Amino acid sequence: MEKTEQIHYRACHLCEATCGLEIRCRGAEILSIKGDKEDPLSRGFYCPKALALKDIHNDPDRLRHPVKRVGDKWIPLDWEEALDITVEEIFNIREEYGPDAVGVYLGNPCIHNYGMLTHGGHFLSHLKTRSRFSATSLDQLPHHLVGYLMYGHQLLVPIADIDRTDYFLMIGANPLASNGSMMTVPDIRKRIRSLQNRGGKLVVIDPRLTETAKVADEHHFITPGSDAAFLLAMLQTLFAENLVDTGNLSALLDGLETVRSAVKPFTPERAETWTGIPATTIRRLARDLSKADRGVCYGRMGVSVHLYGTLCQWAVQMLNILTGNLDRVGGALFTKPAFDTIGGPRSRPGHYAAWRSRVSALPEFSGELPAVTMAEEMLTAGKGQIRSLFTGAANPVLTASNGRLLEKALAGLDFMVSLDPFINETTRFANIILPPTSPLEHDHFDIGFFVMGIRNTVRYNQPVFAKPGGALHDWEIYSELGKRLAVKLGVKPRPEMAPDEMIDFGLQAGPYSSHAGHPEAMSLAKLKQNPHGIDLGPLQPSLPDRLYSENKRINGAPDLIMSDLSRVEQDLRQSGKGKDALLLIGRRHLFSANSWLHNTKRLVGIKERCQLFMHPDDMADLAVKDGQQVRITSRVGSVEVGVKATDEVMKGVVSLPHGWGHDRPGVRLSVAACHPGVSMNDLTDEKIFDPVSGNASLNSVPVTVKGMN
Ligand SMILES: Nc1nc2c(c(=O)[nH]1)N[C@H]1C(S)=C(S)[C@@H](COP(=O)(O)OP(=O)(O)OC[C@H]3O[C@@H](n4cnc5c(=O)[nH]c(N)nc54)[C@H](O)[C@@H]3O)O[C@H]1N2
Ligand SMILES: Nc1nc2c(c(=O)[nH]1)N[C@H]1C(S)=C(S)[C@@H](COP(=O)(O)OP(=O)(O)OC[C@H]3O[C@@H](n4cnc5c(=O)[nH]c(N)nc54)[C@H](O)[C@@H]3O)O[C@H]1N2
Ligand code: SF4
Ligand SMILES: [Mo]
Repeated sequence: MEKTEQIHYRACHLCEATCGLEIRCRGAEILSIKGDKEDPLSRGFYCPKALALKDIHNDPDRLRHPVKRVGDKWIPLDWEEALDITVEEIFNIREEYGPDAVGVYLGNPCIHNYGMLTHGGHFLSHLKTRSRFSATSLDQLPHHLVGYLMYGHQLLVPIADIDRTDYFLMIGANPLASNGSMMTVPDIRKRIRSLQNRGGKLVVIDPRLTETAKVADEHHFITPGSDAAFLLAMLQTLFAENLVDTGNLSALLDGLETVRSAVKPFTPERAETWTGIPATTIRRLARDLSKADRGVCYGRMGVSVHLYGTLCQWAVQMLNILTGNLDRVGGALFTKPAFDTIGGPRSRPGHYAAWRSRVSALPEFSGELPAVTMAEEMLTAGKGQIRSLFTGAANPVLTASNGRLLEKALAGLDFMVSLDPFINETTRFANIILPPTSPLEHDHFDIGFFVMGIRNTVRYNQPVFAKPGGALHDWEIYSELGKRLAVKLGVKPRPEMAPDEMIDFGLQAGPYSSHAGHPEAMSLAKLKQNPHGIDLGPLQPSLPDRLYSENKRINGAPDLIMSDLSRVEQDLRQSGKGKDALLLIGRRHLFSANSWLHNTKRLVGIKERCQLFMHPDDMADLAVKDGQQVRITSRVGSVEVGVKATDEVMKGVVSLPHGWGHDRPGVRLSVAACHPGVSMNDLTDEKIFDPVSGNASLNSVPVTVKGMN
């Protein structure tokens, strides 16, 4: 009998844009994937990566059952055995060496898989280890630390109101390739066009003329790593030219005078030497932002993931505050999500430096230590040395600083287990791999991304396919591990409740619930009846109510940040002197998602993407030619790759994408193996980081380049 066609509505979980998709299936076959025109946020937009959902689902390399490594062979295990061995090994190491000997590393896809968020604690909380790490400290940690210091909560990150602003100052972000980050903004190209059509302006500050810079009204090259000087000079100009107007925030803001005197020495003239942006331009940009009716400054990877990540994110907040644009329509606003992880009863505002890492004494944030310390914590003998590692949805060998050092560390572990569907550059070191169901086999809810939306919306999607017999979802694996470990430890396991029940609970206690007297009367049942999602309206001013600080005030001058200004002062004095090294920055491509979408033919294509971009003048200086193989060397390692001449990168800057380097032995990714590329993180340096947060500095790595014959 011919099977009938079915249409499923489903969010794409591959990036932060979380586009609504329409997936047509017949039986187990996916016939088509396209944008859901009725999705209130993405309005039919989707990008070519969405089609990869079909490839991931059907990928023959995707593990369907647990495996155990014996020498260089992988043998299948049944679930009972795999879970039992895992818990036994971890328990034994914990007993012998203490809780901190068990490390945990969680990767980016955890945030896109809500069961991993709701149920990770079922297992991980029993470990009681301080050796916890995640991709957060390769990424957005400075945003969380600044939210915590200034507004009292790590998730209080204001969102740029792109649909209503007149002036968008974007620093170190390339949303036309990344589709937006710390800002859930599907279809940003159209939104930028609308901004321009209503007479507004987009200004991009980036060392590369990116896809986004090309559609901007203004683009200014900036020396990588010098944004602190640029941002401080912008703040200095606002004070010096009497442009400060904090509007409604005046009554809530502490520390204004401290900031005024702290930024005084950081003049645009001094910033010019380091940044390469003329002082007159910096002053004009400060005036333009302050004079715009509705303006906003937004900074992302390019300012978070370098030596001054925290300071820069603070300065971005201050620019919005001093121009009266925080908590203003068309400026930067806080969201009000239906499942409220900030205002709810289980809110976790965060904590900082409650303990420090054993070897380098870097601060924890909210229970996690910086990823840059992970390898040394495995390699340095002594009490608390990590001897066993659990990884969940992570590939740090390709994505964390100094991947080669990490490989060495992983190879020396007593036991490693990975919750992951693939045998890749990291999981090949595991003793056991526990593969979850395919993403389309479980339901979906964007706990993390509704908090970052440029509009308040909510959506829940049921699974596209039924769970195959004998398979387990990520959350079920966590539950099973947790139950077993609780028995061994003689403690109570977490209560049984499926992720969707937890969501229902949160929705019915949230700000749009009947409990809160809201006409939406939000519940899971309601979301099930509205698979396209529900629009909850544009972002609204919400201060001081939304502040989580005890005194309900904004801390404009946190001590931790004020005391970091002396470091900028020192670097400013050094700038301009001895500029031998080239500075390496990253590059995202629309068809990639960090390290894990290179095993699909339609996304790796035929054109080589893993190339070094270099300015023709720098190439002439080094006598290298377009297309030639070059060796790039940093303090920690070197790689060989083809070079492409382009004046899209500024002089003195070279750019390489991350997430490549699939030709390591033992990797079982058959398509990626044909397009291996090299890993940028064989060059990034675990000793270069933002000392305030411990966040990695993956951009602006000093390197030398040499032509090969
Ligand atoms: N296609 C695709 N989309 C993705 C991802 C992906 O891998 N591929 N990854 C997802 C993830 S995990 C994230 S966190 C987001 C990131 O989202 P974005 O931050 O928008 O992405 P990037 O492309 O890293 O943008 C950083 C920009 O900063 C610039 N830059 C580098 N160094 C400096 C500097 O010192 N100063 C300044 N001002 N700029 C600098 C770079 O040239 C680059 O254009 O993207 C997400 N979306
Ligand atoms: N040089 C440089 N390095 C960077 C960056 C950069 O810009 N430049 N960006 C950094 C950023 S922003 C980030 S977020 C990190 C990302 O770093 P990671 O999180 O380590 O990298 P991913 O490639 O996203 O890793 C994905 C892993 O999750 C698995 N996976 C995918 N979906 C699921 C799932 O549903 N369940 C489970 N259990 N596993 C799943 C995949 O098989 C893969 O092993 O990389 C960082 N590294
Ligand atoms: S933009 Fe991101 S969420 Fe939207 S379809 Fe592409 S990968 Fe998926
Ligand atoms: Mo990220």
